[in-house]
Amino acid sequence: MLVKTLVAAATLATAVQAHYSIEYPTWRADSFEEPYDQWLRPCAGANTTQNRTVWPLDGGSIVLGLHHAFDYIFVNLGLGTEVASFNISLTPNFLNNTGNGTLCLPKVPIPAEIEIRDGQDASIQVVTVGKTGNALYNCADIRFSKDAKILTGDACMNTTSGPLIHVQDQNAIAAAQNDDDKGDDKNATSGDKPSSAVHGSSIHVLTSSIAVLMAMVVASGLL
Ligand SMILES: *[C@@H]1O[C@H](CO)[C@@H](O)[C@H](O)[C@H]1NC(C)=O
Ligand SMILES: *[C@@H]1O[C@H](CO)[C@@H](O)[C@H](O)[C@H]1NC(C)=O
Ligand SMILES: *[C@@H]1O[C@H](CO)[C@@H](O)[C@H](O)[C@H]1NC(C)=O
Ligand SMILES: *[C@@H]1O[C@H](CO)[C@@H](O)[C@H](O)[C@H]1NC(C)=O
Ligand SMILES: *[C@@H]1O[C@H](CO)[C@@H](O)[C@H](O)[C@H]1NC(C)=O
Ligand SMILES: *[C@@H]1O[C@H](CO)[C@@H](O)[C@H](O)[C@H]1NC(C)=O
Ligand SMILES: CC(=O)N[C@H]1CO[C@H](CO)[C@@H](O)[C@@H]1O
Ligand SMILES: [Cu+2]
Repeated sequence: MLVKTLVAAATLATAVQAHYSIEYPTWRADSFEEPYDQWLRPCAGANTTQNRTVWPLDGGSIVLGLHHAFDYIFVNLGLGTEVASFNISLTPNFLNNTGNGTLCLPKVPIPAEIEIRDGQDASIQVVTVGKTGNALYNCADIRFSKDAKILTGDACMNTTSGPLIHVQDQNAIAAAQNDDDKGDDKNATSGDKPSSAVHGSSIHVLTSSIAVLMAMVVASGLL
């Protein structure tokens, strides 16, 4: 009995330390709980909900609860009530997070070329890629509204001790991808294509593993 309790406690501790939550907009489901699984793309096994958070037409706030010491963060958008493809990247410069705690991005803008209607349904996908190249997924359902506001004040605070977010140049990823097209992403499926946004001529080569780089390319708005 004691052993069982200890195992349960250890499992819980691991689960709490690992992974991340979307605190805002309201996520589809608490994916720390069964039957959800953040390893599952595109949305941790959570179906579309009716619980839509209203979001401003030109972009809104995202609050994440981060528990890893380090991960890359991507935010993607899919338009429609039942999103099949999260093919709009909201993080052209992905985020390199090197801290845990609460991260509030006050306003994640919608790309200018994307036309948003008042009342339009959409879903947001957040992808984090860890140091081994494995990706974690969570989604939130939203409705664009001209009356919606971004979060301010206490509703949008970063943990003071971190996370320390570094915005990276995505050209570096493309360069690394060109360096090794043989890179084998175990987590990619045949439907995934490199984003047209991931084109660049940077000659910088990153020290990260190809698995991580490939996962990052896949995560950047094309899932
Ligand atoms: C819908 O969202 C609200 C606000 O975050 C939350 O309190 C509520 O539990 C959610 N309802 C369902 C069915 O998930
Ligand atoms: C999601 O929807 C499918 C199809 O309706 C259903 O089989 C599945 O159980 C649902 N998953 C969850 C976690 O509710
Ligand atoms: C965040 O990281 C610090 C230092 O590594 C650690 O002490 C703390 O427990 C972590 N917090 C969470 C919520 O993981
Ligand atoms: C995203 O995918 C949807 C559905 O497949 C498609 O209608 C739309 O044109 C795509 N949008 C972009 C920006 O690629
Ligand atoms: C992101 O930050 C980590 C920790 O500082 C670093 O090791 C890694 O190289 C950075 N990634 C990129 C692409 O710069
Ligand atoms: C939280 O940190 C990120 C990354 O540095 C920054 O973009 C954002 O504006 C910060 N949020 C607040 C509320 O200051
Ligand atoms: C969803 C999925 O296939 N996740 C796998 C990603 O790759 C790592 C290792 O390469 C596996 O451990 C995960 O199960
Ligand atoms: Cu984790």
